[in-house]
Amino acid sequence: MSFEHKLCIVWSIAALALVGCGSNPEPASSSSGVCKTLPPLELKSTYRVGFAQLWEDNGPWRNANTASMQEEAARLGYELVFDPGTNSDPAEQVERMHALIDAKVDAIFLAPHDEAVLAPSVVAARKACIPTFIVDRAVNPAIAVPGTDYVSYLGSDFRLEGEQTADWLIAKTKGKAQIIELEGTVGSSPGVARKQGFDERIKNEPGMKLLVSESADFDENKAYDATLRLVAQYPSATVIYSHNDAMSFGVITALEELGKVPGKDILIVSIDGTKKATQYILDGKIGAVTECNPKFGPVAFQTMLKYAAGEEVPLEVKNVDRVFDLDNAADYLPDAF
Ligand code: GYE
Repeated sequence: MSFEHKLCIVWSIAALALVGCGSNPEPASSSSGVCKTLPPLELKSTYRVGFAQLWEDNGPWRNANTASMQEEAARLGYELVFDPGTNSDPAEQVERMHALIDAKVDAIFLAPHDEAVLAPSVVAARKACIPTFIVDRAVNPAIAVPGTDYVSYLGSDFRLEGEQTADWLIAKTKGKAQIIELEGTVGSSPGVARKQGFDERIKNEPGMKLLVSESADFDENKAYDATLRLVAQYPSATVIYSHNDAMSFGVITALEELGKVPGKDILIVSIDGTKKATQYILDGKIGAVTECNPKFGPVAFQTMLKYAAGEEVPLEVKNVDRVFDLDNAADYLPDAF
């Protein structure tokens, strides 16, 4: 399959050079020290790895994701160079990427806040001969080319998550719903694709009506404010589709303040799979949560080591996500994050 592009790495032991098989036979590194294609990663007993995590205000998903990366680095005895950042401006994350390039780390894991804004920094890392692995959110492939500018993307299929959520909702409501949608961060791949997947599925269902769709930035407080406003503006709403659990918590607080019973007056569907949201399913406040697994640490470092060993690494390593509702939430609860 075309996305299963083979990296086809051949190590020349003497010269430690990387030869890309396929359309680009140029050497990875020119005499000026600028890499023209994927830089190799030396096999070593330990590594200094940069982690450019995107900044979010204490989101439970983000915290679980950071912890998983830190735990796996510690388990392997590697140094994780990690500056958590200070604000949600993607330009600030670009600066942190450049700081990692200047620090000459062995490899970089990047979770890009914005698909387009972070992409040139991936190209800059490749030119500086640092292999980059994209985790969680995607970068714009027209700017940062998979297999050329970065090694691999590891994360969920966000479009599928939107589809799974819509399918559950269509079945539950027998195809009749008046929906308010709270989108994730504008320009983020989960924000874009969770909407696309959901829209795609409901478009042929005449009884599924999207009343309004706006971003609340994956943020609990912003979702709280938006819910107070939108429920007043759209009194016919029967469903709120929230692109992540943190926003669903804001939705629940707002609905309860408005004297509405979440799960009865308005059905909530969410994405992530936090412990709190899973408990809310059991309490009847949330109808269903589509999983988005944040525990990337093991697969991220395994992929990096495969690459260092010269093994084939797929261009995409996708997590398999489940849907939780009253049928299986209790079983999942002990594993939830
Ligand atoms: O769903 C959300 C977080 O990028 C998949 O970011 C991630 C999303 C996750 O804020 O809770």
